[in-house]
Amino acid sequence: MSMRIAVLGAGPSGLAMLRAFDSLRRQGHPVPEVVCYEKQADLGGMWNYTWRTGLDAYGEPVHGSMYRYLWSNGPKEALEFADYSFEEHFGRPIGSYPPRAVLRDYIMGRIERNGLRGQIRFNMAVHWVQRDPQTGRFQVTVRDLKADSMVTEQFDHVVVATGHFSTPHAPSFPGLEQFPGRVLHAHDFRDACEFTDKDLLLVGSSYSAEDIGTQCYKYGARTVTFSYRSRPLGYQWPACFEEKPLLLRLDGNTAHFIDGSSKQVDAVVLCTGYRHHFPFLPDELTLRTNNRLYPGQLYKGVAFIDDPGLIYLGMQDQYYTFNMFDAQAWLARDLLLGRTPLPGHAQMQADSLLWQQREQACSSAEQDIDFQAAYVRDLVDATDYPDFGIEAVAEMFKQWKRDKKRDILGYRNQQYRSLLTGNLAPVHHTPWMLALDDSLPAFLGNRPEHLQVPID
Ligand code: FAD
Ligand code: NA7
Repeated sequence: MSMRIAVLGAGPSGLAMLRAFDSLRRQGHPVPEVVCYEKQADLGGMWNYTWRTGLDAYGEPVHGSMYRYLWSNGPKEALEFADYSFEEHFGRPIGSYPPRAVLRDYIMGRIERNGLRGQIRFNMAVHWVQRDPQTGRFQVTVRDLKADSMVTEQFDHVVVATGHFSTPHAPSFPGLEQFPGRVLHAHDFRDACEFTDKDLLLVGSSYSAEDIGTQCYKYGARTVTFSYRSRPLGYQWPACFEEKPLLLRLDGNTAHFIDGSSKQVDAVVLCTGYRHHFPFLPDELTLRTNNRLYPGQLYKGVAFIDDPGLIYLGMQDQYYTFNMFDAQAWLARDLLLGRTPLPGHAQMQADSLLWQQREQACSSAEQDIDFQAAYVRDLVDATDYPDFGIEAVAEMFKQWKRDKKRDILGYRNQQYRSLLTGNLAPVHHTPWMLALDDSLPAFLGNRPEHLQVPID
């Protein structure tokens, strides 16, 4: 097949695209040449940890927003690849909430097993993509970071899989410029130990605030104050936690909130989310959306309606992650190869609008979960991606929500059953609050001897 496809990014979404074509090739079908450009030195996307913030060694924006001691914030059984179970990778059942390095190992395992690493060109930062006015094909211009040179190649299709949790949305507040302590966005947060014995203010009330706040508590922060714009996180917090309404201003170390209350703080972390940012795309190819379950402009959440030769993967806000990216990639593959017909522009618009209306009608987390389950179901039913128990995963997410409500500091001690193998995860050897070592050997090894506290 003479078709060439460029995949931008080798995180879970881009890797799903490689695996989708690989799966077809293994069934004996002809597949296009796939070239994946990745600006980091290795695959894994967000799951690679870097100490760097700001610019990388080559002057490119640092992609990583993950931090030390990050543990999965949802049960691993909910994100399991339908074609590669955790048990197959690790050779035995493991706990339900692995730390980052363990999940990264799992992501890499499927790629190594299927020999797909060779399709990835590392240290290649995509700088520009456009339609060639003469040939109509896509011109992809990348900076070879090691050679410090620009290279342009032509492709029939482009798959944008560059993630959307890397470019901070960072509003300002009066007094931040004069604040005597540290101010940072969650994107630049790396090590909770920096905040031991500190009074910490986190602006925002979503996943980053919740996880960075609980993690800093685990590593010894004195107090944790959340400031919410719309609604508090609402968990049962230990006494040193507090939830305040929106930050009004900072006066020296004193944070003032809109209800008239105030609090002395040593550091401010803006956990105010991220922007979808595609500096390598011209206006007419750029997806413009906030962080939502069904971004507009995309047919089936993947094909760019105004130019469906361009695919976006993983652009949704996410309950489902790895297996949803897979389902998206399988459908994208079939659309690009014409195995699944692409409807006309008006029909694609209408379909997308319908989904957006369904999303807007959701008024609770449970409904959001069911909505995303229905979306994934729609994808899986249209492809040969194996059914992984999509609705059962939705029930898992609801249980996970209840676990958090009951015990925000202990929900990671729960066990879930794999929908692929039917096996219940073992109780992890160390309760999350006591597990200070997040390395892969520590997680897969035995309970450290110095921890005498019994597991409940
Ligand atoms: P990414 O993983 O972000 O990968 C995108 C890739 O594109 C990167 O490798 C990047 O280097 C590359 N890239 C970007 N720009 C360019 C360019 N111009 N040229 C070349 N390459 C480029 N999900 C979970 O399921 N469980 C969790 O516990 C969880 N925790 C999270 C915690 C944090 C702090 C964050 C930020 C996210 C978390 N997520 C979690 C969501 C996570 O983003 C997804 O699991 C997943 O990594 C998304 O995959 P992706 O491939 O779409 O994007
Ligand atoms: P989210 O989930 O997009 O949440 C962003 C939060 O920031 C949310 O609570 C917003 O409040 C809040 N926000 C945004 N702008 C402001 C301003 N101007 N003032 C105050 N608060 C604001 O991003 P996260 O980083 O938490 O999570 C993203 C991913 O990273 C996720 O997958 C995690 O696993 C890790 P709102 O509720 O909109 O009023």
